[in-house]
Amino acid sequence: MSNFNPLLDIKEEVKQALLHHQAVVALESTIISHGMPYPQNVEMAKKTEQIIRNQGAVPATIAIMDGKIKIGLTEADLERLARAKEVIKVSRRDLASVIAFNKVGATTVASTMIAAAMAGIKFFVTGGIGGVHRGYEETMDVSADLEELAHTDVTVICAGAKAILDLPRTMEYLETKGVGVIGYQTKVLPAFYTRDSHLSVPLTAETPAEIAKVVATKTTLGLKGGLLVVNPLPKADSLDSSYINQIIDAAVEESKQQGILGKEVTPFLLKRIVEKTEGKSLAANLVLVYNNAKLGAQIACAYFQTQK
Ligand code: PSU
Ligand code: MN
Repeated sequence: MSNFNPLLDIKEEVKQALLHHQAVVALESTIISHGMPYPQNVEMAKKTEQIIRNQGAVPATIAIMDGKIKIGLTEADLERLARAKEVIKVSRRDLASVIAFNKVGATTVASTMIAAAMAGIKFFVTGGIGGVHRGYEETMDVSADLEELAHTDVTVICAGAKAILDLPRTMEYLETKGVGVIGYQTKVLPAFYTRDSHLSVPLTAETPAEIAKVVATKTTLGLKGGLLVVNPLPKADSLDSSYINQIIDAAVEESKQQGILGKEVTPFLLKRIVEKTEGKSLAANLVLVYNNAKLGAQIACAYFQTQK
């Protein structure tokens, strides 16, 4: 693909890698602007990119700046995103208006998938995806991430989803929408801070090459839509599940009492959990992102190896 969409601003290094069919891994930016406090967020962003490079792939962090979708950010861009207060959380709904109004926007899983697919990037690493929220029967709060996974042809590597969500219903939704979920060396869905949600995954893979083979087969079949790879964080870094679940329950309760709605819900909960655990959740969050970055880059490299 050499005719890129005119609204994409692709960093030269990323463009060259794409044109030469080398492994590129997309990264989202809402995790930087709305998912973690400063300065840990910018340190995380830089270290994640370095881990991807160490595996032989090219990182491409995605954000909205200067009226374009930037694919691949400079260190100055990362700082701007990490510090600025006026960064807008951009999901599919917000993409056109934030570009048109020349605002600074951070992309969620949904909008990062859209941008990655537009650029021809097949792999995308993040921490956790959005999903069906608890109490969705009343609020109808279902993340646009799930709908994007249903339609957009990108493989997303994550640590499952946080228990701020209704995990059984999130899995049902993915099944209904035909999204493949592959557990990396696990038979159960990891729940972000913990390795085990007691929900089984439909398929387990033992190596990055096996996952790359599924991606290649899906492509040959012409099946559109995303694929979700769920990677548990290392045992040594996982939090005690009763401890973290109590904190999550309390944060969800607070969000209800304070009447938090819409796109504010997830950032509110993430922030409260970091505060309530006095940073323990942040430490686990950092480790799991790095763990996902390594795996995502390995899958991308294995994929392009077989394409040669
Ligand atoms: N879950 C996390 N950390 C995050 C997010 C989710 O553990 O940073 C961010 C991601 O960008 C995700 C978004 O795409 O929140 C989902 O927001 P919502 O629930 O409003 O769709
Ligand atoms: Mn929502």
